[in-house]
Amino acid sequence: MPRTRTRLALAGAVAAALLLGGIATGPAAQADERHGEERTLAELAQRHGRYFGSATDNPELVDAPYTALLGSEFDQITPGNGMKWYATEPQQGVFDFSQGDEIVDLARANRQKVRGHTLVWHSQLPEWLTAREWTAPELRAVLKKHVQTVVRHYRGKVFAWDVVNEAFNEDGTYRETIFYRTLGPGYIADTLRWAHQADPHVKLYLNDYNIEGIGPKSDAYHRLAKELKAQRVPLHGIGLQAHLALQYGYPATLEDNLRRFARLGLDTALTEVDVRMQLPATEEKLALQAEWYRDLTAACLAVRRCVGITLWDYTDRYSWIPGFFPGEGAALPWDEDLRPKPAYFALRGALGEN
Ligand code: 9MR
Repeated sequence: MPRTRTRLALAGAVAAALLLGGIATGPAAQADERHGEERTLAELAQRHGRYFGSATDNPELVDAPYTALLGSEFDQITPGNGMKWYATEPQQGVFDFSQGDEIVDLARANRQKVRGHTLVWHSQLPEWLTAREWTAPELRAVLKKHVQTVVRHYRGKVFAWDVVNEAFNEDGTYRETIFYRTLGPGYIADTLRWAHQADPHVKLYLNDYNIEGIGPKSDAYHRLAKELKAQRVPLHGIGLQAHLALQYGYPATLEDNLRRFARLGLDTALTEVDVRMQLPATEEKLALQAEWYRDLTAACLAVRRCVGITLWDYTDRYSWIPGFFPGEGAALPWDEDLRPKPAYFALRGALGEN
């Protein structure tokens, strides 16, 4: 396999560099080095009882070198788009699981687990849903049917669901989505209950961005989660997307934040990690990015209930960033040519490679 060759070549190069640098490397040290290089991020994470995953998207799956790394380096995948409402229920009552199933089949072939993403979100909704007004009873029925049909279909095939995605504004008020406007804040508890009925074993998460650090938006989740737990609503975790940007600073309270959710009896996960920068990428920016990848990994490992980390795809070749933030990019640990960047080695270090 090309990857194995790369790894061995890499290990050889490291050993050669050490020798050239005059550092003593006996056969044992070299074997250790090689052994370390051969461990995948997933294997390193497993030693801490965590998974290490990547998002992927259906159109990317024809790219063989890409899928080879996706299948070998990670033990968890998330469909970037294939399980969203527009894809799974393109016409009212007509369900299409082809894209999600393709991801699930790939995961099974590679013995990876799958995070379901996402049941209720204000974005990427089908036209039939957004193009008309609904009464509360109508929308409730539509929502319940969607959630239960999708969750039932993937029962036993996904270990967790991002049930409600991006429900709050930056100031911690509820986002005025079609669901909130029509049904009020209770749509979140209802959706969690419906999902739980459809699959009593799957872990149910609320998921959002800009909630890595402690602040008004993560406070809103903390408050809501506490209420939901008090009402015995089936909520199991909070997903912190972690779409970070060098120009906005590192969320230094990440670990404390993970801990306060753990104290509510909830799991946490870093669900959509990337660290973007203003282009061009320089050595300095890539070094800082590597530090952030290291630090966020260390934060997750420090909190027992932080169950795993998912990159929002693993290579700059398929990152969503340049399309959404013109002039920004280079956000992932592998570059556009699938070459590992400093961030990749920082991840290995944080996962305790040696
Ligand atoms: O990665 C997804 C990209 O392909 C889509 O075009 C985009 C549409 O908004 O959604 C991206 O994924 C988002 C995820 O579903 C929720 N959190 C933010 C992600 C980046 O936009």
